[in-house]
Amino acid sequence: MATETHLRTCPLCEACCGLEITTEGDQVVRIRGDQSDPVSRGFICPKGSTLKQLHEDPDRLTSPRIKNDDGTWRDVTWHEAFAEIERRLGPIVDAHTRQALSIVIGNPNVHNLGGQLYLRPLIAAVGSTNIFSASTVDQMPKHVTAGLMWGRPDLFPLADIERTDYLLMLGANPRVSNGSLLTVPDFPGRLDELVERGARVVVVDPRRTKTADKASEHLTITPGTDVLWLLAIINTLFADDLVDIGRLAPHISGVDQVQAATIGFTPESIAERCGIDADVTRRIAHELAEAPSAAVYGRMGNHTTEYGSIASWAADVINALTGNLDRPGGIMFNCAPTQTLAPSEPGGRGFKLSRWVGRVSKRGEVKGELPAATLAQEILTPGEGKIRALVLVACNPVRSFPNSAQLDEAFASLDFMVAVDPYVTASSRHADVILPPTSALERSHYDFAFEANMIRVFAKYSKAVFATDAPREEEILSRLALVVSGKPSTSDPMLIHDSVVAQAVDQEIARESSPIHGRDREEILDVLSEWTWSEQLIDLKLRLGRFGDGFGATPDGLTLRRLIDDHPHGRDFGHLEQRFPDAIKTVSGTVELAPEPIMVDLDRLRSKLPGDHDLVGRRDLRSCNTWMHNVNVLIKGKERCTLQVHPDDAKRLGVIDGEMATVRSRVGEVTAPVEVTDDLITGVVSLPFGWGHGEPGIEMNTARTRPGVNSNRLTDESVMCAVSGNAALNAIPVEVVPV
Ligand SMILES: Nc1nc2c(c(=O)[nH]1)N[C@H]1C(S)=C(S)[C@@H](COP(=O)(O)OP(=O)(O)OC[C@H]3O[C@@H](n4cnc5c(=O)[nH]c(N)nc54)[C@H](O)[C@@H]3O)O[C@H]1N2
Ligand SMILES: Nc1nc2c(c(=O)[nH]1)N[C@H]1C(S)=C(S)[C@@H](COP(=O)(O)OP(=O)(O)OC[C@H]3O[C@@H](n4cnc5c(=O)[nH]c(N)nc54)[C@H](O)[C@@H]3O)O[C@H]1N2
Ligand code: SF4
Ligand SMILES: [Mo]
Repeated sequence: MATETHLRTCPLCEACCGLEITTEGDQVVRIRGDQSDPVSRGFICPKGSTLKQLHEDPDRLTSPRIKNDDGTWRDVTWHEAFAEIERRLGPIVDAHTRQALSIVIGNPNVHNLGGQLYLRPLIAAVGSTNIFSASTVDQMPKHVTAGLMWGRPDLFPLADIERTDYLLMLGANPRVSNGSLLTVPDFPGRLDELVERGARVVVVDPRRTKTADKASEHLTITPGTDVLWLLAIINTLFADDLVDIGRLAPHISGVDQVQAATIGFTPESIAERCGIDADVTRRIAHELAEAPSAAVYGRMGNHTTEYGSIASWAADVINALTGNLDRPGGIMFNCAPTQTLAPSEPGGRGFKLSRWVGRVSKRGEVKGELPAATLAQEILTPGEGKIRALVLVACNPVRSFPNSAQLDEAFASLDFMVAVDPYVTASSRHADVILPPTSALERSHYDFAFEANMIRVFAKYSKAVFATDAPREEEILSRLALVVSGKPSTSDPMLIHDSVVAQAVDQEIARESSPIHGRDREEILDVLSEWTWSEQLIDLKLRLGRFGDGFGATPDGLTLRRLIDDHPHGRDFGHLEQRFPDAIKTVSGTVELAPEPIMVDLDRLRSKLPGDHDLVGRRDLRSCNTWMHNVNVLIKGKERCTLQVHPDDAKRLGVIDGEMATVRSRVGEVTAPVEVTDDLITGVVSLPFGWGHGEPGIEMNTARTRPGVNSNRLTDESVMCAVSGNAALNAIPVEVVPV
């Protein structure tokens, strides 16, 4: 049998590791890190090599399914599956309008081409305001503050860790997670290099994580109080005359308002609540201001708290006040090869919140979505406009959203649900129809989102490793969009693709600074006809992107063909470049340091300070959110789903290492084995996220052997960030008792 080597990017997390996959016929014989990938340099984590096991997993669905009246499943053809959706959805829409439909989209959509390029038509087809996603159990605070501060909710501030002199990291554990909203291929290696060249890494986390352990300094903090601590740093920058905005000074507004708003938050006033001495806080403020370059980066522990948006904002206020915004070694902004770098002036339409509100929750929309934490109540509360049917795409809310028991009940009450998912999970078991996508090895790949969040400018395309007759996820989502919009289930999904491409081309033809401004649509489509589906869109975006051939305008510029032929390991275009002030798109054309929604929430903060007894989450290197525990090599060995407790607390609570304890919150309880460890501060316990595979109906038979418990039985759907609607998944008040 012929041995072949395939080069591709791992699609499992944000780190974009290059893989070298060796196959013999239809078998994968080896997966290792691609030593010649210019950015990941051979790095790989234990999950990357399990693409083989995922592909071969007998529990992975390879045929669509319909649920029988008695709750059992039958395998059906794709035609039957779409016909069933058509048959069931039509009457619901006729009787209750489109508002009765909801779409809920999950994390893996950002990791595959179908989700990245073909969800928009499906969301439009659903046609209601009941749109939910995993973004509001994750990074919504960062979108909101990026939107409010520089007018671009998707332009994330990236800590330039290859060049920085000082990295302050809060609530992130990239030596395990491999980074988030900051794509750093080989994050661990680059952190090592940072320390080796004499720069400092300070990690703020209530746990001694792997990242904290190897940092220059680890500061423990009371969960939920980062916001207070960051405000005290801002306070110190003003009080000690350390503010020096530098180059961007003429382009930043609201500095005086920030000073006024942070006046009460002295290091002394917050020391006890945060558990950080005033001297330390003051020293860190001075170090940040005095370092030649510095970057403040916060992630899950920082964002998924009640004041997540203020915390996200405060980090970037510090970056701005210390002159580190848009400075090499500080915070930089990417412009990926699939994006245009058109000449522009500062200023734009800005970012609006709350254009509509949830029917029951009355919570405002953010980026077109309602808060995930309100999904259950929008399904369960009777009345006009109640959600009765749901389209679930690559999401497992019954594990990943807060108060999952309530959501379980809500999903069970739906009139109809269709899930696009390769597994029968805690959530998709409630579906009436399941549409399974192909395995990662059977699809091509391009990382639009993560190249845009990378600390280098980089382009890489991955071909599918194995061919298949099964429909690509692009086709599944397109056909679903047609059926959901009321078209016959026999409609050709290509209709959706054609309209997506035509729209994208027309937009460029109309845009004055586009290299194809004023040209003929058919002529452009003719050039693209070498490709179909996603590849056509990738080629289009690369050609129109900053290094592209502009359809002939720059003859030796980038095209998909050239990227594939000349750069099979990917092409590295180097460090990020400065983009402000041109890229600032607020109405004022300045970086707005004191946006009103944040100023308003600061009043709420003053009247209700965070920082009580608390549960925090964690991630394990051998996991990927809720869905990779079905891979035996990843779950074997020591128990990973444990309740971590400090020895002093264990003594006080009467719980014993290796024995069971019950954790209770306002909304529920779980019982898990105790792991006594001084990796945590006292008063804090930690349960990992993503487990709980033992319930009836979940068809993940390997995961069932080590089911673990679901930490979202404890998280409280009523506590969320008031600005972004993001759920509070950390700093949950709980009580622990021995069993
Ligand atoms: N308590 C607590 N809750 C959390 C978190 C936490 O730290 N603590 N983390 C939050 C975060 S950061 C996130 S991102 C969310 C994640 O929440 P979700 O997006 O709900 O969960 P995932 O486990 O990432 O995957 C969802 C589903 O996608 C399916 N899937 C995998 N690959 C594909 C594919 O290629 N196509 C399709 N169609 N489906 C696929 C999987 O089988 C799985 O059922 O959870 C959040 N919830
Ligand atoms: N191995 C693995 N990698 C993953 C994932 C996975 O499930 N497994 N999931 C991926 C996804 S979707 C995401 S979003 C990223 C998340 O990536 P990260 O944000 O880097 O990962 P977490 O492990 O959630 O880190 C949160 C940290 O915050 C700490 N923490 C909790 N509360 C507080 C607090 O109030 N203040 C401070 N300062 N710290 C606090 C926790 O102890 C924990 O160490 O990881 C991605 N990568
Ligand atoms: S860190 Fe692991 S899961 Fe993430 S991209 Fe790399 S190999 Fe894949
Ligand atoms: Mo996430």
